[in-house]
Amino acid sequence: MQDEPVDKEDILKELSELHNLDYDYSDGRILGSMCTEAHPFAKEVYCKFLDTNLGDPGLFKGTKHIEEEVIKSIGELLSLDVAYGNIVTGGTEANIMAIRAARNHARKYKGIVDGEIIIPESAHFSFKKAADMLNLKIVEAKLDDNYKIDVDELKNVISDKTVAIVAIAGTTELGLIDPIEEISKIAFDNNIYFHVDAAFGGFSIPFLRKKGYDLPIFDFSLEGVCSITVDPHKMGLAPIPAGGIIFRKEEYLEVMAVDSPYLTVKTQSTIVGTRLGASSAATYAIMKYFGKKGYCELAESLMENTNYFYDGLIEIGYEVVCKPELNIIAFNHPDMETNVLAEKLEKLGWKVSVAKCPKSIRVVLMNHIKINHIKELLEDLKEIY
Ligand code: 0PR
Repeated sequence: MQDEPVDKEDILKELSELHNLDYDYSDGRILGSMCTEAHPFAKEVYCKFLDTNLGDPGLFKGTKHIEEEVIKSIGELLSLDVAYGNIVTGGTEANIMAIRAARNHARKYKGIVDGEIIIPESAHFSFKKAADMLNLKIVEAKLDDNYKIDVDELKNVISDKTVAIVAIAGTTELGLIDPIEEISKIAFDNNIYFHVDAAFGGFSIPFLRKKGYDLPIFDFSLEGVCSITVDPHKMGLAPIPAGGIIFRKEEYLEVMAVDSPYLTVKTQSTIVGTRLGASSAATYAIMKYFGKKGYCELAESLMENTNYFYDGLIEIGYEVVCKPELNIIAFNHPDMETNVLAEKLEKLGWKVSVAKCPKSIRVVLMNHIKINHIKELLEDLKEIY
C-alpha cells in the first residue's frame, strides 16, 4: 500500500482497466460457466444489504427473517413443508455442510469415527474438499453406460462405515440426473444419510417438470433424501455468492452447532462466521420478482436453446455424448481429437470447457448464450468440420 491517499478517479480508472481484461458474459462467448450475469434487480437489492451480517443474526433480525423466508421458499419448491438450512457462498460450502452434518450425525448416533462417503464418479470436486477437511474416505461408485450412478455398484460399496451417499441432480459435466428415487430407497432401507447435489438442477428441474418435461423426482418427496444443495447463483440468476443448503430435519443443523457465547445467538452451525446477508436478500428479491412463472419461462427457453444447438450439431455431423436432460451439451468431432477441436474454437474467440468423462467439449447453455450466439457457434463448427 502506498503512503498517501489516491484520488477516487485514478483508482477507478486503474480498476476498470483491469476489469476490462475480464471476459464479459454479455458477448455470449463463455461456453462452460454455470454462472451467468445476475439479474439487475437482484444486483440492486444486493448492494442495499452489503453491511448486513448473518453471523450475528440478533443484530440483523430483518435480514435473518429474509434468509428464513428464502429457505422456506426453496424448501417448498423441493416438496418440504418445514425446511432448515442456510444461504451460503455456493455449492462447495453447501456440500461441505451436508457432509459435515452426515458425519457428525453418524458419529453421534452410530459411533462411526472413520467414516466413508459414497459419491458417483461424476460428482463435483467439492466433495473431495469436504472429505479432506472432514477426514472422511471417498468411495467412488462407478457410472453405468448412460453416465449415471450404477445402482448395483452403489449397493456393493455400502459398508458399516458409510456415513453418506451422494447423488447428483444435474451433473457438472453432462447435466444428468442420477436415479435418485432408487438411491433414496436404498439409503432409507440402510439408514444412511442421503445428500442430493442439485447445485445446478435445483433451480430448473422443478420448473421443467411443471412445464411437462419428463424428468425424474429428485427432492424431499423421496423419504430417504436428507439434504439438498441448490444454488441461486447458478440457474437462479442471483449474484455470486449464493449457494443454498436445505435440510429435512433441524437435528442435522444441531449436530454441527458450536457454542458462540458472546454473539446474539448462542450456537452456530454454519462453517462461515461473519457472512453476507446480501446474498439472501438478492435471492429473496429475484425469487419474488420471477415467481414460478418466470423461472418456468427461463428454464424452458434455455431448454429450447439447448435443443436447437443439439439439432444443429447432429445436422453438421458432430457426435453428442448423450441426449441432454438439462441445458448442458457435450460433444465431439467424429475424427478430431477433443483438444484440437477446443483449440480451434478458442482461436475463434470461444471460451471452451473440456469435460473429462467422457472427454468432450462441454457447453452450458446459460442465459447469456442467446440464439444468435448459438447460430454463430454452429457456423464456426460447420467451418471447422
Ligand atoms: N455441485 C455441482 C453439481 C456443481 O456443478 C458445482 C460447480 C458445485 C457443486 C460447486 O459450486 P460452487 O462453485 O458454487 O461452489 N460447478 C461449476 C464447476 O465447477 C461451477 C463453475 C461456475 C465453473 C462458473 C466455471 C464457471 O465459469 O464447473
